[in-house]
Amino acid sequence: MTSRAAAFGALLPAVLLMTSCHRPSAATDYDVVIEWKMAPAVPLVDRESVGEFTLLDRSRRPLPGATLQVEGRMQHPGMAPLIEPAREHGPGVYVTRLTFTMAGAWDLSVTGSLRDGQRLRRRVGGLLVGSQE
Ligand SMILES: [Cu+2]
Repeated sequence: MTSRAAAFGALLPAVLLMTSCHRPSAATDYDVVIEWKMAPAVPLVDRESVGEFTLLDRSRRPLPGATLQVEGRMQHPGMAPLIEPAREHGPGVYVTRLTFTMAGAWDLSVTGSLRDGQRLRRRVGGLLVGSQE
């Protein structure tokens, strides 16, 4: 093993550790509820659709002041994720505008941080995007 390879080998666990620090543990966002709706319910490819969601705590109080984005992903290789910011339109109510680039099955997640800095990554569900005919 060359010294460079040895150095890389020593570095790798540290990099993995740093990456895992950014992932929330199960406890951090356990109490957060997201109520998600999409208009239209079946979005069309290459047309803008609007996702709106309410962020609530365990007692169903709204959680304002979060910094959030919505990520859309398809389950096949070579497809870049769709990532759009969500803006707060009312206390705990966030809106994002999504233009899906391919028809088919997408998976949506809300990611970011709450006002107190707590990290959030929550899958909000699957979605079928229709083709324009
Ligand atoms: Cu795709």
